[in-house]
Amino acid sequence: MTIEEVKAKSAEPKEKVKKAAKPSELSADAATAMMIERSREMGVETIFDRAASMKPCNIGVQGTCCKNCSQGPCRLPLTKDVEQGGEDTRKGLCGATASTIAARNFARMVAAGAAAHSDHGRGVAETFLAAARKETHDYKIKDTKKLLEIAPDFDVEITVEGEGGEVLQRDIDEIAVEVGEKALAQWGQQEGEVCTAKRAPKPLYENWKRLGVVPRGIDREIVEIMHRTHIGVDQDYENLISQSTRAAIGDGWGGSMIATDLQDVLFGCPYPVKSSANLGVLKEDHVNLVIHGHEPLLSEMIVTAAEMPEMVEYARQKGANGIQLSGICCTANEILMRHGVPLAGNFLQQELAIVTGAVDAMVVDVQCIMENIANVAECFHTKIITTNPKARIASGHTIHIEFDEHTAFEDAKKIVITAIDNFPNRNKEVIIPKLSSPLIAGFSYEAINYHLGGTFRGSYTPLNDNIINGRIRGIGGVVGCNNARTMHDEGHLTVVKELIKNDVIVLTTGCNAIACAKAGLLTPESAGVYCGPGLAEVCETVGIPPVLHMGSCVDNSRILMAATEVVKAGGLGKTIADLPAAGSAPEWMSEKAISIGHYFVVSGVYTVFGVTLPVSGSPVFEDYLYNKLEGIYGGMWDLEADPIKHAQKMIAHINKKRNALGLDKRRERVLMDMAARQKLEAA
Ligand code: BF8
Repeated sequence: MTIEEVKAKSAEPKEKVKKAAKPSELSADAATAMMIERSREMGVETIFDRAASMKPCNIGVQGTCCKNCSQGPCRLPLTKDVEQGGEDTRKGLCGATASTIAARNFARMVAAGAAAHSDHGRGVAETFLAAARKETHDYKIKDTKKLLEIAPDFDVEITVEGEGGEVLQRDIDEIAVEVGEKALAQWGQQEGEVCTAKRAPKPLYENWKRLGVVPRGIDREIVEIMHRTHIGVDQDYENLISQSTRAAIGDGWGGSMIATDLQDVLFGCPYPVKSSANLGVLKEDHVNLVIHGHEPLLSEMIVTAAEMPEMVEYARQKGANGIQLSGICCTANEILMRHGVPLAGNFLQQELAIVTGAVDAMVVDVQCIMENIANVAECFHTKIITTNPKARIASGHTIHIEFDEHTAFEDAKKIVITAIDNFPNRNKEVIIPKLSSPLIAGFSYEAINYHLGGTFRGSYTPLNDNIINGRIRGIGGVVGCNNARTMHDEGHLTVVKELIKNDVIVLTTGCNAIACAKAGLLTPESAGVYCGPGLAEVCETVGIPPVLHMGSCVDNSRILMAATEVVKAGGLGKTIADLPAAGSAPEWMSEKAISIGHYFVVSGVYTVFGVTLPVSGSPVFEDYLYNKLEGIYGGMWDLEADPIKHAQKMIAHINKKRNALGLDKRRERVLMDMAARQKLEAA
């Protein structure tokens, strides 16, 4: 089926989905539109159909429905009078105001999001420690350079004194065990401070200290949110947001940051890698094993298992020409960043990958896995394999192969064999959209350092120079999910294109990164097509894309570290709030996105969300988030559903910061091209 045929067919929706929009109106991605059409032809229901038939609750969407006790739910919709500035007398049974209810709900979203990221980090820390103690042979300490870099942040000595008083490097295994123990202790710590919070620029950290929001322990702050939001506890929206801040810092500068660090030490710090993206990466004549979820502990093992010659041979015996691995959601980003495994798609494409009829197994771990994949898989031969005891699926027929770090490689082999064994069972016509785009990913903040400066003079100074001289207007962090209440990928792509057109370099993670990849924005060549002249010149000279893929959602911590490096490089102020930078999540939907948004805001970043934010039912609380927080943390929330206006608001903020820094006058510096840098390295 060609795209033209899809569009023509879409003009006559079938009776069953008459109310639903045409596929071409549901996604900016042609491969997705094709597969929505295919699912409708086959009568396979997907999230796109359910979004058309079920409207969101119009009180929940305002954030003013309280169901924290059994006397409710108490629903406090915004009244015309309050909207127009009249007195707000709305109260729940206990007397909770709309502001209290909206703030409690917001705080609980932060708690859930921080818990998801941080529990991921805890799992990584446990496996890291098992590897360091040699309790598992499947994982090894790979990146000793990064281990030595992070150890001092955990107060771990990396040198010892020799007999003659000389300074010697301490045994790597000893360092790794101590880092693992100290890292794991950050979760259960009851007093003191999460040690990685100190990585923030000094004025930012000092402000947090002054405000009393440096997290004491990662878990403690999450538990305290749940306590404070129980009926009859914290009934002051400002106080609730202070605790949300503690928990969110414990996520971004704690749980997520430690997860990223330890994953890099275990699996290697990412450096630029080529690959491709979209459903077209599936191969009709191969065993297709799609890895979906978030934790690289499992996917790293599957990558190794699938590359074993005996596995490839076994696949041949079953009639396939090989094994094609691909990823969905943040697992996709993790294995792309380190191994170049292609991206099959982002959040809203998970059901559609199965609709191709080519997926022999989809293996899932935790987070962003839609229960309905099990129902869709029932219509095909696809096996859904759950692997984590925390995340099982009751719908449909799924297989559970429990993943344990002590038997990780054996578990991974079982999963690969299950996929291979299922290849001969394909029972429907295979239709794979012939659409995929090339990409370059792998821009850890260390890789950006290298690309901009070279090994011997790695530095963010060239980036700062180009911001100061005006070639680059500023930095946009654009991240986050897909959301079935808005056109798939459209918000992501419009915001990003508008930013780079205006010379704003974009750092991306999560499902935004996948949207950009599919649209070809992760290639150096795209700079000449989409960028303003200044950014295009920098990308061409340095050989980087205008949109830098920094990893999964947990890797938003890399963006915090990149911002910190920019501050350190000098010339752009003393803290993150001074930078000409802004954040965005155009199609957010998960609670993790709220935790991420909040840690960016309290780190000093103006952060705009798209679609909707469940705070509109309380104008007082909304005003606190959108306006008052700036005076406390330097950053603030905003909402803008129109993607062009959304990007323009970010650009206006970047301009405001440029003016405050006195950067209106263009200053020239000479750009170093690749040849010049190599010459310098060789010298
Ligand atoms: O953690 S961007 S839909 S996949 S929550 Fe989920 Fe959102 Fe995608 Fe990754 Ni992040």
